Amino acid sequence: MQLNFIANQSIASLSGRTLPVIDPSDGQPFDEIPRSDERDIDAAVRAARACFDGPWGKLSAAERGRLLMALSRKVAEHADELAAIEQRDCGKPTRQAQADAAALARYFEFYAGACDKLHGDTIPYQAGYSVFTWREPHGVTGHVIPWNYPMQIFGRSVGGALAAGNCCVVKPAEDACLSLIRVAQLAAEVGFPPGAINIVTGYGHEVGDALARHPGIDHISFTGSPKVGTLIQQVAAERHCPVTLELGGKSPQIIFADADLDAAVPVIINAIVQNAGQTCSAGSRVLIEQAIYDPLLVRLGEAFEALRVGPATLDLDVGPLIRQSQQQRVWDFLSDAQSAGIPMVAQGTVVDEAPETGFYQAPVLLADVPVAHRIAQEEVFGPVLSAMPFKDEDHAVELANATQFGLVAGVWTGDGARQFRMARRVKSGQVFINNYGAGGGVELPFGGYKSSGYGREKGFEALHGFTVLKTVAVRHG
Ligand code: TXE
Repeated sequence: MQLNFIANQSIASLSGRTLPVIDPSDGQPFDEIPRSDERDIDAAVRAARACFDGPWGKLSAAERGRLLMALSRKVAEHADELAAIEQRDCGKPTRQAQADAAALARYFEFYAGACDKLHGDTIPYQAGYSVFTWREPHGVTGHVIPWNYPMQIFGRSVGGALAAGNCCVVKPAEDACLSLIRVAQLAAEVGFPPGAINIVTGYGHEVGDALARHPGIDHISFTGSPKVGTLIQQVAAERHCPVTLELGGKSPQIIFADADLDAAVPVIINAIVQNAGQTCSAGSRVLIEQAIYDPLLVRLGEAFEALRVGPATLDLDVGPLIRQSQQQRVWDFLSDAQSAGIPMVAQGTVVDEAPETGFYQAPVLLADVPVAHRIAQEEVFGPVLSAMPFKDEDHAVELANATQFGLVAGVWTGDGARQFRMARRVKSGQVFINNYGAGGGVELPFGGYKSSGYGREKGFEALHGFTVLKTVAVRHG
């Protein structure tokens, strides 16, 4: 039985109600989390405020950095434990769960080093004045975390907020709380004062909504669906609370005929099957120059046929989806594609060891997908890759930009001038040339154009979002 973590204490929800924790690999419950409500959120916000006004606010930037570095080391020491927790809770293959734990340690390491490098400017002004800026923390920040990468998204969001001097109230997704409760406990063990990091679990429409509405929350970071992002933005707008939103994507990988296909093919595959396609930056569309469309589809098809799907601990290419409703969502998209006559070129195999009660989906490669079809427009959040041909560079740009999203794009070409042109013309928050994702890129600012959201997380840039800029003008004598 899991508990909330408020002011460094493990406590049940005030109502005493709980929710089951389901293992996606077999669909069976194995633990319980508190089903909290607005009273638990209120307790957490009060604890965070007391910490911000008290011990946390008194720390120097360097002291905050030392605590974050100690937490990074602690997470690294407990990486196997955290990965095992995440694996069971989220159905992640072993390598993915371990990569997530390593990324969490790296986020804390990066933000530990950033604490005492965040400073304002001096501004030349009229004679007789000294003008400068301070970057001050918001105060208490709220973090609504999704279930696809709990540890990584906690690292980038909470790590940045703490580095900037805030105290945090975190609402993990109801499907994926366990690793974050453990990380908060580890933070207390290395000396984070009570209230610096608080975890309150429960349903989004109950505790997530209460968090977004709470007047004591000074900034909200949300990663999740566009629908809930809109709700949070509306709620926050009522009291002019700043938000950072990361709402997913429909990211293209654009393959020109002069691309190094030996390098591109494994990256294209990984970008859509990693974490069973439940990745905000999944490369879910592959746009292929007409001259190589057919042969590249054959190569991709062969690679898809070789993919194996099964229980998380078997550490195959793909694990289960998070829950039955996500599986149903993927089936609905595929059934719509089939009704529209979209050809399925290839699919992977669900292994015999996979229990029927688990939430499995074989990776699917679709060809000739019309740009207007919903499977080319909406986030499937499953291992489904939509291929479409393009005639020339202009057409590639048109297709790449033809969705409501703009999170990430990959461009594969040997032509240096075209690399720069494409990077300019594609509307997405990150553009990768002859790679995709730059291996995780904790240091690289991340966020969207259009409905992919706004504000930036990751990298040093995130610290600007977690602070308020104050200008001070001093007139001498
Ligand atoms: O998301 P939700 P769901 C996308 C992806 C997926 C779809 C639906 O396409 O298929 O969203 O997933 C909390 N007030 N992404 O339904 O509901 C919820 O408890 C405040 C993309 O799981 O948006 C969880 O903590 N919070 C994505 C978080 O919001 C609320 C990651 C995300 O859940 C709330 C996840 C409310 N009213 C899904 N309702 C990405 N960008 O990586 C829910 N929540």
